[in-house]
Amino acid sequence: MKLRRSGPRALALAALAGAALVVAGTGALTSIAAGEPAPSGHVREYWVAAVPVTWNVVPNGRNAIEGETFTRDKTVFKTVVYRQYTKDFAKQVGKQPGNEGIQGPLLHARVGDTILVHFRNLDTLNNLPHSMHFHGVRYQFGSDGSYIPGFSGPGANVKPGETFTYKLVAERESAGVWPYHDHSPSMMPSIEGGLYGALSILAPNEPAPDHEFVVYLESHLGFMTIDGRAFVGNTPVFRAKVGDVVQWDVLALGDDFHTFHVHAHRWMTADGPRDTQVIGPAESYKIRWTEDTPGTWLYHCHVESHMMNGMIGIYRVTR
Ligand SMILES: [Cu+2]
Repeated sequence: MKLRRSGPRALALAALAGAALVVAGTGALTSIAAGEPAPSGHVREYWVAAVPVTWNVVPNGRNAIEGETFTRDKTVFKTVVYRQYTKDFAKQVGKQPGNEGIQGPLLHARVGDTILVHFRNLDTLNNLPHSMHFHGVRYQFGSDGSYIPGFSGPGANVKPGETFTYKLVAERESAGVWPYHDHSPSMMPSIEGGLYGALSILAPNEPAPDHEFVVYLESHLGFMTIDGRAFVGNTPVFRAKVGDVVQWDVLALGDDFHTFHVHAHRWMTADGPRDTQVIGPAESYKIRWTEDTPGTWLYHCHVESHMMNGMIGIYRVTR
């Protein structure tokens, strides 16, 4: 059954038939089972380092919609970001399709998995301590990655040149999309500099989508950014074909609330069908639909000053 665009009732019926699915990363839970075991026994291992990069927020130097231009000194900065490596940090891995941008690797797991994230601090730019703090998963105190003077261990304050392994468990209530970010003593400037990423966890029998698009809403250098870029032509162009199952991983960090909007599409939430959904700092949700609407569409934050300051991009659907 196709997801019709003819009204909320048809859309709700389509949703019941399974054509549209939304799973909020921040679902209402009354309690989390303590000490829930890892039923799959599967271990996923990732190698992630904090590395210096030179980042351009507006590579083409233009706000194409309003005809404004920017010189490089307003759009380029040196910073430190998370990047994925092969086993034992042998070689840096390129960004996955759908997750291009300033954010770190899109880490995948399934409920029941144990996730080992080996983190190395290669910050030779600012020589600051860093860490990785993960939302949405179970871990012991040593893997929290959050600096508390007098309490936290080495995982909360990984010095340049050092390595730490975080051990995480994807529980039943971990299904969804979650942020991870620096929570070391340098977290404020580090998150502003791009030290954040997404963790995507499938439910036990949930199929992977055909495309997974990471939309990270933040601000850098005074621009409102999606995946560290501002304005159409710089922000990611996401692509799908009619019939594809697409998943949008929407996350936010920083000081602002946003309203994520996709043109010509709707999705189901607990409150009914939506085409715009609010998101605040460190919140996250995933949206899925089976694509049936070809065209070139805008996706953007609908806080209008954010949109006009860069938080807007293009989604292309072909037949
Ligand atoms: Cu916004």
